Amino acid sequence: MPIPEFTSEETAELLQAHPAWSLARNGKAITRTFQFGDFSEAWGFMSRVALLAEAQDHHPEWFNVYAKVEVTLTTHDAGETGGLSQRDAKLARAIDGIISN
Ligand code: H2B
Repeated sequence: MPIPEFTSEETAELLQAHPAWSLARNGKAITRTFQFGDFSEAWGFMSRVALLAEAQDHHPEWFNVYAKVEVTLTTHDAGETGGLSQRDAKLARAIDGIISN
């Protein structure tokens, strides 16, 4: 089911609300890198994000090496070929909530 892709104004608001995230893939995604103390902490974070993602039916693309986790959010079902949507904003907010709590 197609999901409305963010306008450039909505994308700007998303970045303002989540300053630790950067635009990626020509504006079609946002990304944030998390550095933890060790693999156990990184995996704990990924486990929490996985539960959030499953509950939201919206899943991150990510890359983990030891204590580093790179998270990319994009909506495959947005626009013609994927892009940013409200789903990414919601998951970014939830992930930021894990980190600041
Ligand atoms: N995750 C992401 N990142 N983008 C999607 O478009 C998406 C998803 N679609 N998770 C969901 C699952 C969809 O395939 C199911 C059927 O709702």
